[in-house]
Amino acid sequence: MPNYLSNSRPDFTPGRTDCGTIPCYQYQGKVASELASGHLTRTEAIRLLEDMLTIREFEEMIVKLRSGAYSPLPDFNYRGPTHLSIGQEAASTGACAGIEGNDYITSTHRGHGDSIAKGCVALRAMSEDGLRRRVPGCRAASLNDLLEAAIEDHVYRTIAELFGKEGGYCKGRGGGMHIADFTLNHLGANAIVGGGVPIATGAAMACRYLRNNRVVCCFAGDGAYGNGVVLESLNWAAMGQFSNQITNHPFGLPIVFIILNNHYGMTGRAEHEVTGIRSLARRAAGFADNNMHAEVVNGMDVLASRDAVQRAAAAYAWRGEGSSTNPRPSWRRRRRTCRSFPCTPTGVHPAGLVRQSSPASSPL
Ligand SMILES: Cc1ncc(C[n+]2csc(CCOP(=O)(O)OP(=O)(O)O)c2C)c(N)n1
Ligand SMILES: [Mg+2]
Repeated sequence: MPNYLSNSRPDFTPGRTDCGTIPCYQYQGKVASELASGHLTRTEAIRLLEDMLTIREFEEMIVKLRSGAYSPLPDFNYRGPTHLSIGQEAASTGACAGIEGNDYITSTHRGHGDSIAKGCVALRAMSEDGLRRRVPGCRAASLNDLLEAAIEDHVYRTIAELFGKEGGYCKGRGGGMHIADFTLNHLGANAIVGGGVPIATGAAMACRYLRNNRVVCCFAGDGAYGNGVVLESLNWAAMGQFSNQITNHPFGLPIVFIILNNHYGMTGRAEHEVTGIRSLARRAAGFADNNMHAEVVNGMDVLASRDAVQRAAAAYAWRGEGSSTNPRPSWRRRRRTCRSFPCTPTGVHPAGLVRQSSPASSPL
């Protein structure tokens, strides 16, 4: 098989281009049905709730702080803007629960929730030694207590970052919009709208090259999907040459693009106001004949979010064939996938509306 296609000719046969269909809101699961089917354990269900509540409490704390509910300490120093993700907890938590602890994420300027969720999932997957290294002073006797201490430390480092403290994830130099922890495979929040998307695509390129059996989960907002670099990244990720006959090792980029669609990009409504489409999932139709396996999922439903990302991460899994002369590790084959998660409008609508339809107040 040649590794180029220079002998192909244009095909002028009359016909139509089929853009296919994109499934929307197909998930019908509930806690009871997920438990009964074994797709969810009781422990996992409790962890989903805990993570969403941790994010919510964290951000409610910021609201109180900013509105003067606490008496400030003498060295109080909280600089710069803070972007809350109240209402989006289910999307962050569900998506992070759908990947494995050592998979990667990139996040947005509204990234506290993604960061907290990713950290909790990664810490739960960490070895005892790894946990002890993260909290060296901890005297916890049981693994469970050690894990609790590591999660507490994770939340503490996030808060410390907001306050510009050395103990913060980026030594207080970045603030809320730049939280990253490479040791937990969180590749970073990003103040540049859409800025995480090319980073995630590059990380997925590296995973493909290294065949390290990992997947990248790329969070970005609806507004970001009008940004040129995001569209370039989609085009890059969907290139046919990664998985067709041109390559010796057909292996699509292991990336899941998640559009956290809270319906607004600062001032404009994405759907049919500042874009010409009613569903942002249609973005994917422009980049791959298979619509990048796009689907629309209710981002207010933590189980639906988890299910979608789990399927996206695992659907293309296969075991590489090993042989004595050419041993290869087993590796999963995954492809770029695009998910649109409509979430509650955040920071746009009155808090009352956010609370009424909040995933964390009626989470499961
Ligand atoms: C490249 C770039 N352009 C503009 C901005 C200013 N900006 C900050 S937040 C925002 C809206 C982003 O909308 P979306 O991606 O939907 O995220 P949301 O805020 O809704 O979570 C904009 C335009 C920016 N930070 N970066
Ligand atoms: Mg938005």
